[in-house]
Amino acid sequence: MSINLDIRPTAGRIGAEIKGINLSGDLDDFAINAIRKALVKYKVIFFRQQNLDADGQIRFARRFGELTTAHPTLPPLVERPEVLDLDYGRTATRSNEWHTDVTFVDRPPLGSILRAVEIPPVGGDTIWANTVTAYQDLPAHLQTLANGLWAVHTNAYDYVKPAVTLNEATKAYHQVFTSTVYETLHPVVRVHPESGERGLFIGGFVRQIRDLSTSESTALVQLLQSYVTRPENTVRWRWQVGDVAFWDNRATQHYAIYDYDGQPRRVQRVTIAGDRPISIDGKFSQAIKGDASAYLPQAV
Ligand SMILES: O=C(O)CCC(=O)C(=O)O
Ligand SMILES: [Fe+2]
Repeated sequence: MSINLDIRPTAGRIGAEIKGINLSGDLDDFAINAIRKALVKYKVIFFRQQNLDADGQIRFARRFGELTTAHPTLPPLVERPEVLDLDYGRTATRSNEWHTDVTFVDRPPLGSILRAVEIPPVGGDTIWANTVTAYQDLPAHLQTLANGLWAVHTNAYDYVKPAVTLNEATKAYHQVFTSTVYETLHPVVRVHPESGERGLFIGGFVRQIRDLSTSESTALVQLLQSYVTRPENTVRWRWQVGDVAFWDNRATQHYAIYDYDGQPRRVQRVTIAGDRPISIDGKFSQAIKGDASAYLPQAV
């Protein structure tokens, strides 16, 4: 038996809204399999105005695999170790940079499920980008170049803004964020474990392309990244309270727009553990620094 979901693509190359499904209800395996298929195909899927609470969100997320703790260095929501509480209006937390989540560990998340708790009347949208179509957009020569590259990712990356311009709260946040330093070597082109698709695996935590100078590395990452963020490869979501977004972190980057100065915006994230990325020639990512075993469930 299979079920047909009501799927409405949100943009030409990435994103779909799934209608007519209640995520707090008892979903059978057919429904979960259909959602998973939609996730892999559309890369980010949206469910409008669900009445999930944090426990319901955890229950739904568990159907897709083992969960990580909230974050390798950031504290979880009180009494719910799986939930990362992103309270942007009131804290120094910001995600207004293009990134793939937690790529500084050797098994970055499969995906995350984000639930809107409080949303400003205007602004605070999130954008996702399709890293597979970004790779496909590269001219053949650039694909060949990217295919052989490896990059070091770290949570202790340099901030674009000089430290002196950061306020105290932001400095304190970065101190917690980097309280344990992680470094991992990942292929720049990753083969997706479910679809077999090739995608650019870079994002905000890349520090350096292996064997290149800092300036060569920066120029090359910028060039590749410009394909990821082409508007054609993106979708933008205008949140309403109760909305749920579920992205495939193996094939996307995202950016949380900060254009609602000081107003409350609060979302909560639950994360599904991922596997070790693999390159086109079958080599696995390698941890260089930091022990992520408290963050990740045991490797199988
Ligand atoms: O706040 C958002 O919309 C997304 C934040 C983010 O980067 C994340 O939850 O991983
Ligand atoms: Fe993120």
